[in-house]
Amino acid sequence: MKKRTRISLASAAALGLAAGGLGIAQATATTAPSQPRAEAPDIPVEKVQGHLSELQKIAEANGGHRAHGSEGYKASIDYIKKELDAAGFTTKVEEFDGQGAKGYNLVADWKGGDEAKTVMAGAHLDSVEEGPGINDNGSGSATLLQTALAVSEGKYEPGKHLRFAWWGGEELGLLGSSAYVKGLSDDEKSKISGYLNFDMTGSPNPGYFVYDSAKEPEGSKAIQDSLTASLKEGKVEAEPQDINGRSDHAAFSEAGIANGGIFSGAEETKSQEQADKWGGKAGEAFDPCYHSTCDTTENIDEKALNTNADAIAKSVWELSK
Ligand code: DPN
Ligand code: ZN
Repeated sequence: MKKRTRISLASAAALGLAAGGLGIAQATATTAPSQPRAEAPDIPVEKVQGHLSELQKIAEANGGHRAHGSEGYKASIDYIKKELDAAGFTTKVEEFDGQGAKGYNLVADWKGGDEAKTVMAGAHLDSVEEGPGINDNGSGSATLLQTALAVSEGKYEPGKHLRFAWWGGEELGLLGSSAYVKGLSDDEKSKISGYLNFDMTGSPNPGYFVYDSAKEPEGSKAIQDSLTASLKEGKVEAEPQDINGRSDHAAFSEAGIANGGIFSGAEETKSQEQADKWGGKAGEAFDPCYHSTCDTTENIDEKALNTNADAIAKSVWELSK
């Protein structure tokens, strides 16, 4: 008897999805009042730009930067947290000791999904002291925030559990992400099925790089492939790049956790071949304002920001299905 019930429930659900308008579909609708979105939405780039303007204002009000240990950093955390709380996330500010100053990570969980298969996506929220850090890494932080808000707006019901994180102290040596990973038990680590990192996604002379999984833990190739395919849907041919220890994915990598990410380039020079492929200026840095005063809201290529945001949302959805 029990078994029969289960079968009919399963077929009802299948029918509900496949054939709208049937009585069965209505029954499905009663259990899930407004229809959850199964596909990633197009991320409105003006919303991402709006968050970047807020981060710029925060820097201006706090001595021109948002560095670890500063008021500007704490204000950045408060801004992101408020947006997530209003959208229904369970947020936690986790403190760590970072070279004598108090550091903060912000961790936001979306209810539901299998916690034994948690997909994490993170971005560092601190800037260097030289400037407001809008491309590095307001871009990744704002994109991740808008992706999380899209999860809420779309009432997404992922099969896996989704957790977003904003890291402190990255610019001083991955302090926040390392503290977070260090604080996890082996059991907790084993429940993270993958970590996606977004550090610089709107470089003014953009490159389109996906972290190379070749030397990364098992499972990283699937993340690389997903991000590459998502960018391809945005009509961009990405290149794999070995990011080594240069951003927060490294803390996860060291713990044996599958990882990957998107990067639009920093101080390195764009080649002629890359300029032919992606546009922009050969012989110039992907981000000439990297780690400097001019890393402001002017230091963003909106098309790159937009293309990367859509790809990021697509892969976050797909990898957490
Ligand atoms: N987070 C920056 C750095 O550590 O220098 C820039 C960067 C991000 C470099 C991603 C490589 C990859
Ligand atoms: Zn960075």
